[in-house]
Amino acid sequence: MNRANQTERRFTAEDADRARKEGFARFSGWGLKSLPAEISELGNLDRLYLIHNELESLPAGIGHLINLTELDVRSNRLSSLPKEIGELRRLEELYLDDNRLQTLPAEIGKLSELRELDLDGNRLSHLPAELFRLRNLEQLDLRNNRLTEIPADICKLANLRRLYLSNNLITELPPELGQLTKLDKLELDGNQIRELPREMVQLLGRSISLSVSRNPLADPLPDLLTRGLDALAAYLRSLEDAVPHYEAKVLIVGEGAVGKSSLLASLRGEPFVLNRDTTHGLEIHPLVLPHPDLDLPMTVRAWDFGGQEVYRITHQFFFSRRALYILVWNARRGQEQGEVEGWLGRIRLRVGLDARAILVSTHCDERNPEIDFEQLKQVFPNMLAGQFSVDNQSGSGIAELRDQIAQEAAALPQMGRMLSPRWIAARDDILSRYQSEPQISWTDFVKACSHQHLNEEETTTLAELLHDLGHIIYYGDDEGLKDIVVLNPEWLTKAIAFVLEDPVTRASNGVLDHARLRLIWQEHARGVPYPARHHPYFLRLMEKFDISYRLDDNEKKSLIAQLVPHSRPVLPWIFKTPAPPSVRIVTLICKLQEPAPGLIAWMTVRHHNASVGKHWRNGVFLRHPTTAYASEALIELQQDGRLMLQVRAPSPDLFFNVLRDSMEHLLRRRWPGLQYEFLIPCPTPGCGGEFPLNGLLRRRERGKTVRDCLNCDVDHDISILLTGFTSSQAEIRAQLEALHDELGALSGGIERIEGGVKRVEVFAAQSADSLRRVLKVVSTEVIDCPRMFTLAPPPRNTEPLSPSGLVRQRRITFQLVYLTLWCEHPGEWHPWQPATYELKQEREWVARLTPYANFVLKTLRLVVPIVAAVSGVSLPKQQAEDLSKRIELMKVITERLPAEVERQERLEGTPKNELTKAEGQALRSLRALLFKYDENRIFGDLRRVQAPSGELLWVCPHHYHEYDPGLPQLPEPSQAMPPFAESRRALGARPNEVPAPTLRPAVPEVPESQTPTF
Ligand SMILES: Nc1nc2c(ncn2[C@@H]2O[C@H](COP(=O)(O)OP(=O)(O)OP(=O)(O)O)[C@@H](O)[C@H]2O)c(=O)[nH]1
Ligand SMILES: [Mg+2]
Ligand SMILES: [Zn+2]
Ligand SMILES: [Zn+2]
Repeated sequence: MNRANQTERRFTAEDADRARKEGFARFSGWGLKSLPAEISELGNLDRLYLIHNELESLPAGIGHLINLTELDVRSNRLSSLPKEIGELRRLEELYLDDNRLQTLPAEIGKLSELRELDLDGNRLSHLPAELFRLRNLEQLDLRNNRLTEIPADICKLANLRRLYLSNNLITELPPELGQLTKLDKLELDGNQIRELPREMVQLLGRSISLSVSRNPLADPLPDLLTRGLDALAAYLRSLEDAVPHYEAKVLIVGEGAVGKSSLLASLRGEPFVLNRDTTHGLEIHPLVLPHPDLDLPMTVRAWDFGGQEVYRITHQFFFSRRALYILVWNARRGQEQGEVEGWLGRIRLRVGLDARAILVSTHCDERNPEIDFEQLKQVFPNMLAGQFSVDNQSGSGIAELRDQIAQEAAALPQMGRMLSPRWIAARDDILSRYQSEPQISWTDFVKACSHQHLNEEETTTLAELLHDLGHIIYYGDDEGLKDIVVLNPEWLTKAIAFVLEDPVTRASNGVLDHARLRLIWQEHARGVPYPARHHPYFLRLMEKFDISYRLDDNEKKSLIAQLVPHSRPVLPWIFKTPAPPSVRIVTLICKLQEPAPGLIAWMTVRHHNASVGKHWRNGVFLRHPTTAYASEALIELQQDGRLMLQVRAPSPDLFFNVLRDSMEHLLRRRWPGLQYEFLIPCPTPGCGGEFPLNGLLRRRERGKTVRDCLNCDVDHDISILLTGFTSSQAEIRAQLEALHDELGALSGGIERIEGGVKRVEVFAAQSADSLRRVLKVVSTEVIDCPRMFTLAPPPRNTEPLSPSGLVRQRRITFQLVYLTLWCEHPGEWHPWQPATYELKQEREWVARLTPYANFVLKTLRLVVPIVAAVSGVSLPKQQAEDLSKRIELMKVITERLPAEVERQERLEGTPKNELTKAEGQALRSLRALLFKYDENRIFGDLRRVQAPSGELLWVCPHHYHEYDPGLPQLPEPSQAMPPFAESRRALGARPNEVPAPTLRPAVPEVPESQTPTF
């Protein structure tokens, strides 16, 4: 709507009459520049809507409308409010979003009945003290303003339920926030917040929904937040006895024998050693430096890496984010520009653009370093933190370098972090064992923690934190791995390297016979035997790292994806093969700025459930496991290093979206510094031109419909180019409705689909795509409990649930309602009876769920007939009927619920790819209700898993196995093996006994995310 063209509409006597009669007046989009004087005479008005006008102020006369309960002046040009606004004593809702308000009058404090105050999108930089008198306020929306602080008085708003503060300039939160005991939604995204006050723990104990993205949060808050609010609560609680910790992590990297270990010795004030031994793997030593500004010492844990080629690839997996890197090179060797650049590149790829590195050249008493520092600075902007020349023998240059390290370390985000001394002691105790014990049991880990008085919650959080920081490997929620804590990641990566090296496995194109594992890990691992009891763990860990998966063959074999053959097998089709008219094609090119070694192998492992046995070094051909979708995909790395993805199906969107999300998820997590761009190939036959995806999306947003190809000069319809991206752009509720209509149009309903109607593939895949989108949308609000459910009344006597019987009952009393959670396993969604809750006397609770229940209903009524139709024989008729009956019952119930008016949506249209405010609120009520009825959060054994494309889902025990197959059963040895002394020997092995594994790219990523030292 173009507002400039609007002419102001006149307010007539008839308008006034009608308003008087109806009790409300709506002048939305009238182009009003000022409020007609007559309005102030409408003293009986209950509601006044002035949305989308050009009002620059409200007249003092507004104060006469003393009966107003709702005033909506959104999207105007108000720069202030008259003090008479304070006269509106009955006002309950006041909407002032999208204006130009810089201040609020003190009189706002008189609106004692106000429940909702929305000020989203104004220019407020402070709030009047009087605002905090509004005791009845339940919602305060201050998004998109210029607030720099939240006054402590916020705690006086004792009835506040929802507080929106996103996109302001807030740096600190008052501890008093913790006193808002009714708060169930707190939005803080896009501010300048570094710390969260400990008192917030009082909010987290309940089922609050908290979002704090896009803030410069100090460590370890970002990691804790990705783990969940329980982890955050455990940490905040532990801060009770916390003291600041001045610690940081420094990584010393560079080629072999350039003087890394000697440099660390010099920095530590140790004597120079001529002909020092080479470093095997890595060593960690503390370095104590004075804080440059504060009068106290900092402890820098220096990781000294062995520089030999063979270690290089494994070591990249230990590169931490936001740590300091010291890149060492030897001046005596002459021009080393390329080498230094190579190292900087590797650091950036793995760590991201915020990496910091100091360049240090050794042997400088013998020769001056030659390096073009200025040129490096251009290639790696913001990354270089200085260049130093030292000599480890004479000690020259060391003092200056030490000062610079102190400067940089002091600036690291983890410096001065508040930590409980108990956590530190437990951590130090556990980590100090890594030299003698490469792994410990979870029981031992717990013991060490309880020794330091950490409770259960704290212990779990500490373990997760140490895993996220790359100090240990621990998968507490994996059935097979939850009992083992790996303290020495290098011990594990070497074991994996032996498998990758195994000539027999290589010769058999990556098929690993489990019977070989004993040979590989014991007899062939010269000097480093790994006890047999660890073997199943290793194999399971390899699966966690996306290195291998078990082949169906009785699970006696695994496929090592990075060892598959180089040559492409014969495929049903390739990129250029023409397709029959009933099949749609979607193609995407991912242009990688640098190679991402391992990407194809990872994709092959992640999507092994779609495998048809056609994989090669540079690609994989997949078929969606749900046959009804008839979806096939080809992923291939081209000669020029670009990755092509093509999906062919009657409705390709679902599989395409899954694979694209999966690819992006992998790239972002494993190579955060990697730049890439998505391109769409020109559809003109033989053209070869390409369109950047982002450009097309932007163009379409500007209302353009065509784009010409620079190569073939043909105009293309943008919406056709974007096929495959369109569904993810459409408004989700509209998509659900359209599909529902389509379903209705299939005459004879879904039963006919079984008769082989062509539409079934299209419809099935589209519904599945919608449900996936729904879950993505829902996941932005809630991930810590199942989100799909149905409601049912109690069965009457012995009579089974029947919708018609229910309709006959004139009124549903809501004395007793059953809520059943659903398993979210894609394609096979189903109710999970053990997760059924008997809600007694909860009419009000159930009513609160209405907006979300309607949304869920819209979704489930699509997928239920599909589940019944596509699972065919696998789903007995009776169960299929039970599914539809549940939907019918849910429909009857939600229709009887008091429909809360969704005014916001009614007026402005629904938001596209997010929940409406009402739906979000209702979803949070569901969560709160579940947590109330299920204090231990068992959910009938529904468990959370991560789908291959990254999203979190809740699945039943039957489907859980597909995500977490547990430990593999390895073949028993033909004769008993002699017991091995614990792998102590493995680590204490003499350097020359350690076989140097030559690792290929894409060895395991050890920590899933790389963050600084803890
Ligand atoms: N003259 C001189 N010799 C040095 C200097 N730095 C190191 N060395 C010698 O160079 C050799 C290699 O030094 P190291 O510190 O072991 O090198 P490194 O980089 O740790 O080697 P790896 O652990 O194998 O990667 C040793 O024999 C040192 O004594 C220096 O600045 N000047
Ligand atoms: Mg060394
Ligand atoms: Zn073209
Ligand atoms: Zn299930």
